[in-house]
This record gives sequence, C-alpha cells and structure tokens, in this order.
Amino acid sequence: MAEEKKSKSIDQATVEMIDKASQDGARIVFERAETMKPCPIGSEGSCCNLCAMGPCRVPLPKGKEETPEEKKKRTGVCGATAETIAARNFLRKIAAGAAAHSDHGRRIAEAFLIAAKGESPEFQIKDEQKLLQLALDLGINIGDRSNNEIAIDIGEMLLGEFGKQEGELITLRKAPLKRQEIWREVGVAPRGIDREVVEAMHRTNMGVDQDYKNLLLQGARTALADGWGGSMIATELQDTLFGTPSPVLSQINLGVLKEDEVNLIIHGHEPQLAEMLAVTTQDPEMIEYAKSKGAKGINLAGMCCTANEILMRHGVPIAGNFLQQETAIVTGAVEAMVVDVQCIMQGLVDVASCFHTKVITTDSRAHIEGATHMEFDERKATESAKAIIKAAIDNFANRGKNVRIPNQKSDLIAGFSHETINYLLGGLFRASYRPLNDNIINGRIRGVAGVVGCNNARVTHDDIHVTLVKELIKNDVLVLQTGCAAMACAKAGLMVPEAAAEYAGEGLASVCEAVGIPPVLHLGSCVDNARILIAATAMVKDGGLGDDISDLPAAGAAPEWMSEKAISIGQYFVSSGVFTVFGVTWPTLGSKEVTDFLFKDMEEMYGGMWAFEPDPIKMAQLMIEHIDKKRKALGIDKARERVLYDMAMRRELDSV
Ligand code: SF4
Ligand code: MSK
Repeated sequence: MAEEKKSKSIDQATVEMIDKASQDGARIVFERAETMKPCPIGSEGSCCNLCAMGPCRVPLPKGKEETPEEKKKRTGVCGATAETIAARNFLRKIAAGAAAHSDHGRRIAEAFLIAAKGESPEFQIKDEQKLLQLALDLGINIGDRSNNEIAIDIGEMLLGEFGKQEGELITLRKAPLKRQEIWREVGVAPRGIDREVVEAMHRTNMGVDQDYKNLLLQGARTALADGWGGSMIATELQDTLFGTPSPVLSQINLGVLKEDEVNLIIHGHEPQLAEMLAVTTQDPEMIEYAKSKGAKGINLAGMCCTANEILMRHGVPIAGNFLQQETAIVTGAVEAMVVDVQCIMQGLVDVASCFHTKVITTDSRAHIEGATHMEFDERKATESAKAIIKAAIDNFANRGKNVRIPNQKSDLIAGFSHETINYLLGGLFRASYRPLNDNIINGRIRGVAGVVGCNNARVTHDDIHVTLVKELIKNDVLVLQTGCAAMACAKAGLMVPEAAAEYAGEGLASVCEAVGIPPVLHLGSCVDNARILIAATAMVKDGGLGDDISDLPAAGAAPEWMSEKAISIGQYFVSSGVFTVFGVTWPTLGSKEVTDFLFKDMEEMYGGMWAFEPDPIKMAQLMIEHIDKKRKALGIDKARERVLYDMAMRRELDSV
C-alpha cells in the first residue's frame, strides 16, 4: 500500500502554490487526492470489470490465512481466479502504456516522412550522421542517394514495424545477441507493435486467456514492442529529425515564469509542435506583436515530457513536472497552457477558470471539454504555431493582479543522449563506453541505475525520487534519468557538475569531476528510456561486464509512478534483464502467485525481475544489493585501491 503521506511536496514552489490555490478557491490535484481515496480492491488488481456480469471483486482476505477451500471460492461470476484477474489487469496496463508510447512513435514516423518528402518546409532532417547510422543499422542503401531519399526508406521501413504481422521487430537487433536469444527461447520476441497491443486486448477480453503465466508472457511481448519498438523508433527518428541532444544548460521550476512577458507553457509528450514553438516564439514578428500588447517578450516554458524534449534539444526552461501542471496556472501568470497528448489532467480546465489562462488542445486525439481546440498541422507548421502564440499574446491583457510567481528555479545540465555519453567518456576520435566500464570494474563507480517515471499525488511530491537518488549517488551509483523523475532531481540541484562533490561518493565524484558531468544524467523524455536500453547495450558491447544486460551491475526504479506507461516501461526493463523496483503501490498484490511470478520467477526467465518498495532508502538498498550481487558474479566485487581518475589517465585510456 502507499506510504502514509507526510506532506504534499518537498518543492517549496509547489507548496507555495498549493497555499495560493486554496486562497484563490482553485481545486487542484493535491486537494482532490485528499477527498478521493484510492479503492483498495482496485489498487491491488482484484477488481474485474471486463463484462456486464461484474464488476467482480476478489480481494485477498486481510489478517488471516486463507484456506484452500476459501481460495477456490474467491472467483468472479465466470469463475475467473484472482490470479487471472490480477494478470489480466496487469497486461491491460502494459498494453495501454505500450499503445501510448507507440502511437507517439507512429506519429513521429509520419512526421519524419512528411519532412523527408519535402511536404513541410519547416521540418528538415537535422542530424545527417544519425540518419546514415540508422540507414546502416537497418540495411538501407546509402550510395549516392540524397538524405531525403534515404530518409523516406527509413521512415517507411519503421512505420511498417507498427503494422507488421510476422517475424520479429527489426529494432530488436540493437539488443545484445544473448538478449535476443533469450527472447526467442522464452518466445516473447514481438512480431509487430500494433499486433502485440491488439493481441493483449484480445487475450484479456472476457473468456480468452485464463492462465496467468501465459498472460504475463504476452505482457513481456507487448512491453518489448514498446521499449525496443515504438519508444525506440520515436527516439531515433526524433533525434534524426530534430537533432540529437548534446549538453545544454537550462533552468527548472515555476520561477522560470516571467512577470513581464507572455508565458506560454507547452505540456504533454510529442515534440513536433513544441519544436515549432521553440523556433516561432523567437520570430521578431511575434515578439513585436507581444510588445504591441504590452508584454516585454514571449517566454516559452515546458511541462512534463514535451518539456524534456525541447529542453534536451533547445535548452527551453522547464516550469515543472507532472504534479505542477495546475500550480503553474495558479501563479496567475500563464497566458496559455498548450497541450498535446498524455499526462494532461482534465482538472486544468477547472483550475484555469479561476484565472485568465487559456487551455489550448492541439491534437485530434486529445480534446478536453471546456478547452480551446487549435489543431496543429505539420504541413502548416509555422501557421499553426503562430496562431497558438497569438492566442497566448492576445490573452496577456486579461492577466489580473492576482499574480505570484515563486522564486524557486534551479540550474541543470541536460542533453545526455547515448551519443553524447559516448563522446564525453571516450572522446571525439574514440567515442566509447570504455572509461565507464573501466571505472565500474575498478570500483570507483559501483554500478548504474535508471531512475525514471512520474509523480504521484499519493506520496510526497518529488520526495521519493530525490531521497532515492541521493542515496544511490552517495553509494557511487551513477544515475540515469528521464521523465518527471529527472525533473524532480534537477529541481533539487542534482543535475549540475558541482552536485558530484556535494552529494556523490568519493569514487563517483572523482569520475564526474574528471569528465565534467553531473552524477545524475538527464537522458530525456519517457520514450527516451530507449536511450537507457541503448546505453546498457553499449556497456555490454564494450566488454568486461558480461555478455548481456542482465550481467551488468545495474538496476532500475520508478519511485513515484502513476501512469500505465510506467508499467510498460518497467516490464520492458525486466524483460531486458534489469532488476526494477517500483514505489507507491503495486497493482498485483491481490494475487500472491502473480506477484511471486513477477518478483521471483521472472529472474529465471529474463535475468531481471520486479520488486515493490515504497520506502526510498530501502529501495536504494535493494538496488545496491542487486548491483553488488552482479559485481560479485562478474568477479569485480573485491575493493580496489581508489585512484583519482585524472586527465593523464584519460589520455592513457584513449591511447589504448
Ligand atoms: Fe466478473 Fe468474469 Fe465478467 Fe470479470 S469477466 S467481470 S470476473 S464475470
Ligand atoms: S510525463 S508518464 S507523469 S514521467 Fe512523461 Fe511524467 Fe510519468 Fe507523464
């Protein structure tokens, strides 16, 4: 169960806006969470509403041992057992999460093709090197063909992966060979992205797949279609089209909003419109228009993962993470909250009605009653972006006197794509993960952790993320982050190089100082968890740490998860061989068998398994124990003499 909530947030800007919301009569998520308690039966996966004979509830009896006879009777009307019900619910979450990431990937593939065919002058292939690398990876002829010709083949091939019916996803080839073999042996190599999602929905329909182990196999297949399919396609094509991120300095928290400028927040997940806004808000014509309406300029800021996308590529500041979307409006200083898809609270419209903020939906798949709909069209990208910016500017005159922007904002460095990490560690001419592997082998870095995922109003906002990550880096674990988890740690000052000396253990700090990186690296948005898979694969390929992802001294966590997307991410990490811990609550606790299967049996199948631990210090302990277990298996558990990693040593490594 969720831990007892101590306070609403560790972030002072959020705390200040929670108070302001209550003074202003705006009902925001923190208040709604007080009045709407989670259903204990649904939260443990023991409620089935798949057919009109239900909903059927089969909760685990509390406080007493269940007899076999009692357990036999604990079924739905159709006879479905608690195991089947929990596993079906779990698989449906994976399918929904995989669908969200993959539909994002599909839209990017379509936008990529529009650009490649020259149908949108605003979108051009930005990263030629990545384009050619992708062509090589996919076996697409380069010859003397133009970039656009090559891009059309890439776009069509990858778009085809969504509707593919037979064989295996082509992007699975990016995984270590041993990992690919494991998937084939277990029988979970996905065939086509859409096919796995549809099959998951079919199998969980009333009266189809009623063996929890078989259902969970489809869970792995569907999640892999997300991580190594839809999400990976999204990241690869976004980088090629909009540019592969490189280190960039920016700021984060509500303090990035400006008193004297038009504040436009872009929120959601897909980067196409955000890319256009990043460019078009700089257009002198738009700035002049803002000035004509009494503002000093236009201030674009991001929220949730759309924010991460334009932070990584343009350094656009971030106003906040998931639980801050309404608090941004409560400042009274936001002219427009422009949203695309995913993680957008319907409550935004109600909160906005207490202020002057316009909520603008922009995607045909995501309308909200009471919002203004201004659809973004990639073929008329500038025109669409300008219309949205003008609507924000026109609203500046309506800003009232009730404005309070919190002072809090923190510096951060983002932009750690796989390519950047490779280059920073290995250098321009010998880009590699070798120095990382060497520092893991010699013990300066104990291991690597991916800490990702959402905020959840059932626990103290940002607290679990920040406590966990501080504990990990103190123990010399290098942390890779995406999503709202990354934002929590950035706000806490963990994403600047100076954080190494202040928070990291001696070994990790020495490496960070030598390379000039923070101890916590921002890899991007939720779909960019695919970058973590690629980074893990690069570590395997560089040698010395086993021959599969499951051999690495590595672990994953989503400490404050809330979205079904997080379950899909967790399952593709587990099925890729990573020990993965979730906090807050666990959705199969209604069935001991299903939970044991996920927490124990999956290790035998995949080398990775799930765990649930709401306490961040205990969560860190579990992850560190796993990392140490892997170090022991690799024979690198002996403490080695700690030597500072200086420039001379780096040069020596480069010359190897
Ligand atoms: Fe109840 Fe079975 Fe229908 Fe689910 S499918 S609601 S368990 S009768
Ligand atoms: S935005 S999925 S709340 S991380 Fe990707 Fe944040 Fe979770 Fe949405």
